[in-house]
Formats: sequence, structure tokens, C-alpha cells
Amino acid sequence: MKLLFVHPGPLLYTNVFLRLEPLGLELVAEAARRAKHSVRLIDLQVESHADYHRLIAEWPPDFVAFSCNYLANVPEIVDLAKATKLALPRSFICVGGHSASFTAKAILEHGEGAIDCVLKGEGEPSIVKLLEAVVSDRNSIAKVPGAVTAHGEGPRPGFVERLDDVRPARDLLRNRRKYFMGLLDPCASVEFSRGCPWDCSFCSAWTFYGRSYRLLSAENVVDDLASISEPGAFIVDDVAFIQERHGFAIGEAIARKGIRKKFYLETRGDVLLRNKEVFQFWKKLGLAQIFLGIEAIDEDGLRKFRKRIPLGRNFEALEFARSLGISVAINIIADPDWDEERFRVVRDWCMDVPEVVNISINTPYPGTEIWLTEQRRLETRDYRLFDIQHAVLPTKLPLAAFYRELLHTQRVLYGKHMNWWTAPKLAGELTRNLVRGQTNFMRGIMNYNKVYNAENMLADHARPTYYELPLPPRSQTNAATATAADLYIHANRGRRGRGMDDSTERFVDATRIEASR
Ligand code: B12
Ligand code: SF4
Repeated sequence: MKLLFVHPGPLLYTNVFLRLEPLGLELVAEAARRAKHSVRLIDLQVESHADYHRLIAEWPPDFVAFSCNYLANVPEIVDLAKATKLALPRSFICVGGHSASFTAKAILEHGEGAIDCVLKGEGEPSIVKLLEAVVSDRNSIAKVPGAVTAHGEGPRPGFVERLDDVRPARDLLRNRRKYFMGLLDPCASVEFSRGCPWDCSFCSAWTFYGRSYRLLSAENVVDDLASISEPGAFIVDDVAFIQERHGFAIGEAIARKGIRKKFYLETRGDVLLRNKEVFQFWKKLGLAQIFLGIEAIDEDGLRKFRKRIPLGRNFEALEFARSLGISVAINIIADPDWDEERFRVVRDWCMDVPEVVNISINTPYPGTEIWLTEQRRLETRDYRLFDIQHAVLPTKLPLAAFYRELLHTQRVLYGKHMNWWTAPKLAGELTRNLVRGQTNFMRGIMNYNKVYNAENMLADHARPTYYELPLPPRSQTNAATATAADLYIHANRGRRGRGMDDSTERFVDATRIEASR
């Protein structure tokens, strides 16, 4: 069959700071290609809807698969699916990915018959089974693991047996130079591990993978890295280098092979402190930027998000990261109940630290515990606003005042970063990128005021809403009875599902809240 894999368009963030290669979709596309199908891929972060329609007119696919990692992309995907079904009534249309897995039935309903199937969980194993069913016996589609159709639902999705057996179809991506992460321009995405063993209440990374954590071998990672020509590499792992040995094994293999790249990764403060030598080693290998999810600057806030890292440890982690000479960005979660005074306190704190500070808004997402337990009523159920840049819970300040405070705070922090200690270095690196013809980050900086603009944010709330996110069933919203099992997409295989040594397992257990799960 002719298969087309589609990544939806950009969200707010993508237009300024970074735009990344759709690695998950490439992995699923490669699994389908290995099953002897003819495969193409289009990424609407860098191509337009007109390009998409032109492509399906010139090369009409039998099967179209959309990647829906982000809830905010649901309306765009549903509309594209409807338009595709109109143009190609015989095509089979499927949606998969992180957010689609948690909202499968709603997506089918919004599709009004245009979407044939939502495929939950990791796509590599299930896409092959779905394609077999589509080719040979359409009546068996609803029995495919992870499949949800209007006629029924298959068993829980299965895991990829060995992550070393899957590979991304990097060659299918056109415009590879359009992907960047700040100054890492251009930048490819790489995966060293999959899943997260912690269980933070605002996050769905662990519920998607059933609290599993699997590793790719150093040999496989290095093979993949060696095939990438971009000088930058974004490590997509939820928490990088949880296990010291794995970090060293990959690092040593990179050094042996003589691979030189600049790396970006995300990790936790306590992991950074536990595995200091790994990060020191990686600094020598080219680790350029670290993103730390600090989330709150007071103990109360940390408890709320169930990050069991004492505040002092987080500050110690920041000190250590600074001592490495690596550029560090941190994330703080703003609650919609913040008032002017709270914003001022946060601003003052942020101005005192040299790190780049990113502020996101506390947003309950399907698949997270706060989605079930948040007692505040949602102000909106417009999918497009669920991007942690818009407030979907009631704000204590009038909405316009909340956005003014938020954007003022973001602008002050952005200004600090752009003008202060980074300016000379930034200018130098930007110039080097421009000389190589890489203008992504430069354009992002120029877009800042247009994108982060209070009037535009308010106008986003005023748009007519055609698709609304359904609320969780009442039976699940009682905090006392809601359990993590209600949330899992992949089954929790317990200790056996986590490729960690016992000491790391104990470390994780000691730093998460629900040690009994
Ligand atoms: C790397 C990452 C990013 C990258 C983007 C990478 C990319 N190009 O897609 C960056 C840094 C840009 C990013 C940004 C944001 N992110 Co992000 N991100 C992640 C992260 C950590 C890993 C994703 C990843 O690449 N995983 C590795 C690949 C291999 O897995 P995958 O993409 O999930 O693909 C697998 C399956 O999902 C599935 N699949 C995927 N597509 C398809 C398609 C089909 C047809 C099928 C069958 C299966 C399938 O199969 C794949 C292979 O197994 C996830 C957390 C997580 N663990 O999923 C959060 C996550 C997806 N991000 C999240 C959020 C909130 C954001 C932001 C909105 C945050 C912000 N500050 O604005 C932005 C918006 C992004 C945008 N589009 O502009 C949330 C999603 C919440 C939601 N429900 O919408 C997540 C779940 C994190 C969380 N804490 O809960 N993100
Ligand atoms: S440590 Fe917490 S926030 Fe980070 S990926 Fe794991 S569960 Fe999500």
C-alpha cells in the first residue's frame, strides 16, 4: 500500500525557541516500510496545508497516519482527516501518538466517520499489525492491540520487544535543516531511553509507558548518531542519564567513534547530583545545554506537583550545573491562581539566578493524575488552548491581567537572557549559524513579540470552538478512588519493566511519592 505519515503544524513554542524532528513518527514510518509498504512522510511544522493537499493529489495514499502527541493539535488533525476522506474516500485514516492515546474515543467521535482508527501506545509494533488487518481482513481491525475503532477496541498495546530493533526513517524527512533547538541549528533528535520511572502528578510520560523505562544499547545509539549529519542533537529522553553506567557506556562509545556534536538534554536535579561524573564527562563530549524541571521555587509548590526533591537539592543541582559551564534552562510552573505579588516574587527570584527560566502554566492533561483530581472547573475545553502556554483553569486575576503579568514576567526573563551575560556569546554563535545559512533561531527571536502577545493570547480564547475535550467520567474524578491503573496506556510490568539496576530503582523509589505502586 501507499502510506503517508503526517506530523501536524507548529504550536506557539515552535515558532520561537525550537522546532524538532518528528522522531516518533519516523520510527513508526520505518516499521511500516520494513513491512514492505511504500512510505512517505510530511511534517506540517515546516510545510503548509497546501503542500499536504498537493501531495495527496499527486500521490494519493491508501493509508494516512497522523501523529498526535500534542492535545493542542487535535482540531487540526480532525479537520485534515475530514478533508482527506472527502478527497480520497477509499483511504484508511489512522491517528496515533501520545495525546491520541488518552483521548482515542473523543477523536473518533470528532472525526464523524472520517477517522477509521486510533492506534494507542508505541506505534512500531501495532502499525504493522494494523496494516496487515487493513490489507487482509478489515473485520479484524478492532482486534489489533491498541486499536480503537467505531466498532470496538483491541487489547492493550504491546511494547517494542527490543528498542535496538527499531530505527527512525530519517531519510523520509524533507527540509532537515529546518529543525533547531535555540543555537543548536540545525539539530536532529535522538533517543537513548524510553519511559520514565517517576510519577509526577502533572505529567503523562509515565502513565503512557506504564512506568516502564527501557534503554537502547550504546552500540545502537552510536550507529544512529554516526548516520546523522546535523551538528546538534536533541536527546528526547524524559530524564536523561538516570543510570550512570548507561550514560558512561554511550559517552565512551561516542568518544571511541570520534563523533563530535553539541547535545541538549533534559533531566532532574537529583539525577544531576547523583551522577555528577557522567555530566562532567558529557560536557567534554559536547553537552551544551541542560533543561531542568525545577517546577517550583518553594516547598509547597513542589509538594503540589509531587516532585519529591527538597528545594535545597534543586538549588544545589543548579550550582553544580553552573560549575560545569553548561548553559542551563529551568522550568517553573505558574498556577492560574497567581496574583501580581506572586508573579513579582517569581520575577525577583528568576532575576537573581543566571539560568534561562521558562514559565509554563499548570494545565491538567488527560493521562495525568491532576486531570482526575483537579477540583477546579475548566474554563475552556478548547483543545487548542491546552499547550501549557494558555490558562485553561480559572485565573484569580482577570484573564487579561493574568496574561499581562505572565508575559511581562516572560519578557523580563527573556530580556535578561538576551542582554546580559549571554549577549556576546549569543551574537557570536548566531553569526556562525548565519554564515552557514542557518536562520531558524534568528527568525524565532524576531517572532517573539508577535507570538508572545497578550492580545493574541486573549483572542485565542475568543475563537469559536468546534471540538471540545470531554471531561473524565465521574467515576474517575474522585481522588480517593482514582488510581494510576486508570491512566496507563501500556501495562505496568512493575520492576521487570524497568531496565535499571537495584540501586537506581531504590533511588527512584526514594524520590517519588507513591512508593507502593
Ligand atoms: C521531545 C518532546 C518535545 C519536543 C518535540 C519533539 C517532536 N518533534 O515532537 C519539544 C521540546 C519541541 C516539545 C515541546 C512541547 N512539548 Co513535549 N515532549 C517531548 C517528550 C519529552 C518526548 C517526545 C518524544 O520525542 N519521544 C520519543 C519518541 C520516540 O516517542 P513519541 O514521539 O511519543 O512517539 C511514539 C508514540 O507516541 C507513538 N506515535 C507517535 N506518533 C504516532 C503516529 C502514529 C500513526 C502511531 C500509530 C503512533 C505514533 O509511536 C512512537 C514510537 O513509539 C514528551 C514526553 C514523552 N515521553 O512522550 C513530551 C510531551 C509530548 N510534550 C508535552 C508538552 C506539553 C509540550 C509543549 C506543549 C510544551 C511547551 N512548553 O509548550 C511543547 C509543544 C510542542 C510543539 N509541537 O510545539 C507533553 C504533551 C502534553 C499533551 N497531552 O499535549 C508531553 C507528554 C510531556 C509531559 N510532561 O506530559 N516536546
Ligand atoms: S520526572 Fe516527572 S515530570 Fe519528568 S518525565 Fe518523569 S514523571 Fe514526567
